Amino acid sequence: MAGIGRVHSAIFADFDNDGDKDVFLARYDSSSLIFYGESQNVPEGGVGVPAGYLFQDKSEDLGLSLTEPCVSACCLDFDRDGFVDIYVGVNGDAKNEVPRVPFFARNGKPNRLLRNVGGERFEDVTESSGVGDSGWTLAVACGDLNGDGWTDLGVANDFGRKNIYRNNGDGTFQECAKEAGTLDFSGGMGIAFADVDGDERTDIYTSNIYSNQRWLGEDKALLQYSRNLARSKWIISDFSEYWDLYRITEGDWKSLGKMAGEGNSLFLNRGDGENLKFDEARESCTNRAGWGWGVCLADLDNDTDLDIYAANGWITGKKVDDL
Ligand SMILES: [Ca+2]
Ligand SMILES: [Ca+2]
Ligand SMILES: [Ca+2]
Ligand SMILES: [Ca+2]
Repeated sequence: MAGIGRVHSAIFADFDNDGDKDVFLARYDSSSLIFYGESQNVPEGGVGVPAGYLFQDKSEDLGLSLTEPCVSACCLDFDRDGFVDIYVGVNGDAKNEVPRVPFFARNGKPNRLLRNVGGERFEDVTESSGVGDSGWTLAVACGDLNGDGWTDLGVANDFGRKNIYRNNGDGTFQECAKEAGTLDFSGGMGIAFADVDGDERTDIYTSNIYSNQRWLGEDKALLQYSRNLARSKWIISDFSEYWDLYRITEGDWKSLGKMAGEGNSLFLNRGDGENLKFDEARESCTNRAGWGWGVCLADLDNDTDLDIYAANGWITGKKVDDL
């Protein structure tokens, strides 16, 4: 597998259920790939460590056609047929476009859901499943958020909002971030699912920008932005996005501006089954992680409690208490 460049995300899983790990490689400026692995010279009786491992490029055989800028992926069996499927986070055409509508850009390329058909091919079920999120996606996550046995999905979109897709169990998903209490706008770059407080309900941690630039959400800045927008051609071409944004936020632009600088969010699962319900744990002091990039949850000191690793890219000024 030497010489494969520009890989943004690599996920190992057994796609053909033969007991050998395979790998999916999400790539940004060239086609994404799937390699099937095969143990070589397995010791007699199949016991012990294989003497070698061979990977074969099966992308074409499996019907994989992913030429969009893929940046992340997660593996899940969304239809519970026993074969691992792939959800791919796709960014946008950054060489020719910029993300339009701050905090709500939807002119990226749609994410893709690939259904594994018996380990022999991948069927694109993006459209029928309803998870073709067209934000400028940077991270995706999966887990069963409502404990019904069907794996749900989460998406972090840069210059946009984060979306939560509940698995309906019939091949379709329903976006429900607002109803679930996880509505979050701005520079989403990371999202992770795990049971942080040990109550056997899956929680969500997302990254965002922590900034003391409070002026972003104040009346004066919003008024100036509205004036500039009204004078631009974008008010017409992006009208449907602005209308949706107005509808979702119920016109509360100030809260939206504030949300955009509040930093990372820990959402604790308070659901009781079917419906998703989360409370943001502001008291957990997990929001001030700078200009948030990728996040993950893991037990770093082996005390059985999950810890947070939150990467960041920029730092803000000294004044840290104005949001
Ligand atoms: Ca395999
Ligand atoms: Ca499946
Ligand atoms: Ca579920
Ligand atoms: Ca929990």
